[in-house]
This record gives sequence, structure tokens and C-alpha cells, in this order.
Amino acid sequence: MDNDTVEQWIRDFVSAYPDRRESLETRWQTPLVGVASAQDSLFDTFKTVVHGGHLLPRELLPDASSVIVFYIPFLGSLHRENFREERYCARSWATAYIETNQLIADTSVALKERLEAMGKRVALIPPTHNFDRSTLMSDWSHRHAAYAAGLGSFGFHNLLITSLGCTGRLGSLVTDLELEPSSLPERESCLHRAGKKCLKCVERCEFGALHPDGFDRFACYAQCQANDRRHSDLGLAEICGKCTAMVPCSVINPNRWPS
Ligand code: B12
Ligand code: SF4
Ligand code: SF4
Repeated sequence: MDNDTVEQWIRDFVSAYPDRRESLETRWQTPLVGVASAQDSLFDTFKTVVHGGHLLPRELLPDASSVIVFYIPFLGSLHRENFREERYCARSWATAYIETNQLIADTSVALKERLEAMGKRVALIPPTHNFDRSTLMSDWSHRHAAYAAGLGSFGFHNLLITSLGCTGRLGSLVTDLELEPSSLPERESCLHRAGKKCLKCVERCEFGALHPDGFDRFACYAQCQANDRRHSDLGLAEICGKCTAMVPCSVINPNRWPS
């Protein structure tokens, strides 16, 4: 399998998914796929920029060669619905969170089986809930892996902004399959970080989490838990995402973006 085959395989799996699973409410756009070399020195820097316990690819899989990362974008209508619901997040956003986490897990398991059938080895990483409740940090950050795989850059709101915006979700897996690493994007995706006027994400956060001078992850988690209580009949949905609703980077319009 080369890069194109892996990318096409993931795209086909995601596009066929709604036919395989009954009563899904969420629909997705075509995923973006990127690859980082497991030896990329960026992973060493994540021990400092994320935290000391962040794992290296080879700590997940000895002889790791590549990190495959995929971004599954929601339909554009979803972040608009989340904007309209005011303080609490939209029910459709909660449903999309649960269904997309399942989609990421199912895609990862199916790709692992496909690669193992070719004699390759794969280490899986759960889509979320793999974080320490006392620090609110994970030993593997999908968005840092996505950054290393060239899928986008970090917005002021912490989310990874890809060429299809920031409202989708990420999955990654580590394998000994040799693939060509993707190059890092040259463009700064966040308007504020590109020196333009924005900080719309800060305006959207009414919960004391996102400020012009920083981010309080515990205040953010408190609001995510409030939304979970609100939508408790759906299953675990610790979510909010108001900072990604109807902001310029939700869905990218290339004509308005800095080059
Ligand atoms: C713990 C966690 C949370 C916690 C803590 C949030 C946080 N910011 O850490 C809580 C519960 C509060 C939370 C909330 C949310 N989360 Co959350 N969460 C995670 C989880 C499990 C681990 C994240 C982690 O360990 N972060 C570690 C900290 C240190 O890193 P960080 O916050 O990303 O901050 C870094 C960046 O700002 C970065 N950075 C900034 N500029 C630059 C520049 C460069 C060059 C580099 C290298 C780094 C960098 O530096 C900081 C430190 O390194 C991941 C899943 C996973 N395993 O990856 C999902 C994940 C990050 N969450 C996600 C989402 C969508 C959300 C919410 C929108 C909730 C929702 N779904 O409605 C909010 C957004 C909050 C926000 N504005 O950040 C998505 C992000 C998708 C994306 N497009 O980026 C993820 C990846 C889940 C997934 N599988 O898709 N989350
Ligand atoms: S809303 Fe504006 S400042 Fe915030 S992350 Fe998006 S582009 Fe950057
Ligand atoms: S997810 Fe909600 S609470 Fe967290 S930073 Fe974004 S708007 Fe604020």
C-alpha cells in the first residue's frame, strides 16, 4: 500500500459508512489524510510542548515507520446549528461527537485489519477519553500528530485548522508500513496568528475558558460537562465547540484567507 492507496481506502470507508450503520444522523465530507514519519524530530519536541509524558511513535509500536492521521470534516451546516443553540451546544453537535468517535474507532480497526492482512503491524489510539482527568492532557495528542502529518496548523482556539476548516474530528494510528511523509503547510491558517484582525473564537466563548491572553482548560471542561448533563440521554458527550461555530476558520473559504 502506498500513500494514495491508504488515502483512498480511508475515503472509501468513510463514504460507505452511513450505508453500513443503521440510524446514523451525522453525515461527513471527504476526509483529509496525512502521514508523518515516525522518526520525525517534531515528536521529540511534543515531549516539551504537550507534556513530558507524551508518547513517541516507537513507544506505541517498536519499529514504527509511519503515523497515519485522518481528519473527518462535518457538513458545513453543523457548526451553524451549534451557533444557533445559544449557551448549550446543539443536540446535532452532541450526536455528531458520539457518532464520529465511533466512526474514527471503526475506521482505525478496519485499517489495522487490512494492514495486518499484509503482514504489517499497527498500534491503535482511541479517538478521545484517553486523557488524565486531573491534568486534562493525553499521552497522545491527535492534533499534534496531525500537525506533524501536514494536515494544518493550530488556531488561537487550540484546534487544528485544516484546508477544510476546524469543525471536524481527528484520528491517528502508528504502523510499520513505510509511507512518504507529507510536507508541512506553509500557510498560517489562523487569521489572528497571521497578523489579521479576528479573535472571533474568543468572542464566542462565554464560559471563561478562552481569553485574548490564554486558555483555561478546566473552565472549558466544566462547560463540556454541563453539555454532557444536558444531553445525557445520548451517551457520554463532553462537548461544547462554540469557539468553532460561525467563525472564519470553521469552514475555510480560500478566497478570504491570507496566503
Ligand atoms: C483532553 C482533551 C480535551 C480537554 C482539554 C482541551 C485542551 N485544549 O487540551 C477538554 C475536555 C476541555 C476538551 C475540549 C475540547 N475538545 Co478535546 N480533546 C482532548 C484530547 C483527549 C487530548 C488533548 C490534549 O492532550 N491536549 C494537550 C494540550 C497540552 O494540548 P492542546 O490543548 O492541544 O494545546 C496545544 C496547542 O494550543 C498547541 N499549539 C499552539 N500553537 C502551536 C504551534 C505549534 C507549531 C505546535 C507544535 C503546537 C501549538 O500548543 C499547546 C500545547 O502544546 C483530544 C484527543 C486526543 N487524544 O488528541 C481531544 C481533541 C483535542 N478535542 C477536540 C475537540 C473538537 C474539542 C472541543 C471543541 C469539544 C467539542 N468536541 O465540542 C473542545 C475545544 C477546546 C479548546 N478550545 O481547546 C478534537 C480537536 C479537533 C481539531 N480540529 O483540532 C480532539 C483532537 C478530539 C478528536 N479526536 O478529534 N478536549
Ligand atoms: S476564529 Fe479567528 S482567531 Fe480564532 S482560531 Fe479562527 S481564525 Fe484564529
Ligand atoms: S469549547 Fe466552549 S468552553 Fe471550551 S474554549 Fe471553546 S467555547 Fe470556550
